[in-house]
Amino acid sequence: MQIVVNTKHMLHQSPGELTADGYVPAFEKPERADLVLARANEVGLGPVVTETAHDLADILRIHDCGMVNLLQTGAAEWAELGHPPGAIPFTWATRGMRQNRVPTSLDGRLSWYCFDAGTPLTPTSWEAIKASADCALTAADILAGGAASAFALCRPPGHHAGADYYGGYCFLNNIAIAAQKLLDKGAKRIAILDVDYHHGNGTQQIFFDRADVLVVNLHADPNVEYPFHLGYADEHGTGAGEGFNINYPMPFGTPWDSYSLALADGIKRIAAYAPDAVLVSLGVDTYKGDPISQFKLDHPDYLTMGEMIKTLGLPTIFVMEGGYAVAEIGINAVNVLTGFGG
Ligand code: Q9C
Ligand code: ZN
Repeated sequence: MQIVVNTKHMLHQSPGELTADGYVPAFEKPERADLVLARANEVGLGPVVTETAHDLADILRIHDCGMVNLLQTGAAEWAELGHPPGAIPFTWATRGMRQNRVPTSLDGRLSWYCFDAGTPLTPTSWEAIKASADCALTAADILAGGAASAFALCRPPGHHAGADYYGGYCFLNNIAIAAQKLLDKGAKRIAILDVDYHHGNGTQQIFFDRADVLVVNLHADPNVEYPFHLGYADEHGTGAGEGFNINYPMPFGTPWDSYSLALADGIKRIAAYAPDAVLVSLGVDTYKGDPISQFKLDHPDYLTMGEMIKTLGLPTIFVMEGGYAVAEIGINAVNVLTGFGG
């Protein structure tokens, strides 16, 4: 399958991350994408193509223009104030506070649009963020052109970004932007299968009231894991979208034996929906050695995962999301693609 790379991904580099153990080097780092590409080339997965620049309009089909504006200009405003790189909020609007007044100040806009403290914007981040969305859009074009599959090696990732908020190392929801592109090009129904360890809260929110995108999410129980406030099994969609959102929250320590049962069920639901294409949010932070995650999948399980997705027999795009065991990220991600085959 064709591999679409983001030639500008290294322009986004988080200066570090605040954790319970102090301020540590960021988990979401450029080597991740480089190592996945190296592994793909090592096994001869397929031809590598670079991202093609698309109009901002494709991004604005999904995202709020005030948020996109902050992503474009926030880091420069932050620098003008004399701060070192890494613009983040420190305060959030909680229950009882205003939800209908977007501040104009930089700190106020960061607070409004960004939902965590781990997703810093640097002066060159926007170039990488835009090119990551372009990477997913290019994969959508490849699929619309008749290919059976494509791999969008997106970085930064996207599934935590909602229509008008970002966070969780994600700025733009790459897979949602690609899904919308396929619909705009004539697809009637798209299924998104999110196998990242964390719930894809942004993807769920974007499509929650829509029946043209079925969202199936397998992830750690939000009662105990990030993003905490979305991803429970009783979130089925709303209005026209009722029944078109399916969550499989699972406990810490989940091994392949039980994970694969949820995956098989999710795949069955996707088959029943009979979509024109399947888009997979491919996070491999379900790996047993992931430094920030608590599932127990191992290398061969990713091969089986790819084989299971292949049984759908549908045009498929894999979109890179999380995975922080950097030394193993290439093996795990490429195993899914190898298991899937063409
Ligand atoms: N100290 C994705 O996998 N919080 N995002 C981690 C670790 C954020 C993960 C806390 C996790 C976001 C795309
Ligand atoms: Zn994740």
